[in-house]
Amino acid sequence: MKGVVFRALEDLVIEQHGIQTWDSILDQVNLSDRYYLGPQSYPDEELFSIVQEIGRILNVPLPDLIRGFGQYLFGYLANSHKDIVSQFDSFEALIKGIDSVIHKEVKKLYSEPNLPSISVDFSNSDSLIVVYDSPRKLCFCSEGLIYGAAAHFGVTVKIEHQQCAHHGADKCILLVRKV
Ligand code: MNH
Repeated sequence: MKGVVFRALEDLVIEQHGIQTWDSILDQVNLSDRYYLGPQSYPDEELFSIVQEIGRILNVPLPDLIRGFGQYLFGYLANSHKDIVSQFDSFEALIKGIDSVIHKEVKKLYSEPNLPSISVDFSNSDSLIVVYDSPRKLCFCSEGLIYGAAAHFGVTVKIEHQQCAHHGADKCILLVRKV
């Protein structure tokens, strides 16, 4: 995973729990004094062990933690990539453009990024079907990113995780409904 994702997580932890908490998490997972650079890649296991440690010390189930992080991550990415996110004038347009516009731009900006495959279908006027497929199984992060995107456009959505790779499905299906 790119350093930018670790930076967002670091930001969130420091903002909500202070720098000592972040330092002690890095100590706990034997990464003391690790400094993450945005465009550089770091092992996925490193991110997962940090997330697990946060879940352990805060006593939060991992799906909830990862979903909350995803929501924060959207704001972080929207801020660090304003030119990409400002191309969209609605929530639906942005969700429709995740693969074809956003992640396509990401491939130009970062070398060899690890991105999911995301396809979007409109099921009717106020709901979308988002199909998430990635060996990293970060579907809860996707949910959070979608909630973050909704907040960015001032709309409220509900997400139903209709099928999930964590429960044996080959990919995840998220039904996103505007409320
Ligand atoms: Mn995007 C990684 C989904 C919006 C830039 N993105 C990921 C991952 C998911 C994801 C999930 C984690 C990798 C994986 O699962 O295989 N991203 C989304 C969704 C939205 C989204 C569902 C909107 C909703 N992403 C954005 C925006 C940007 C962005 C906006 C920036 C302009 N995404 C990234 C970058 C990575 C990433 C950068 C990290 C790639 C890597 O670590 O190699």
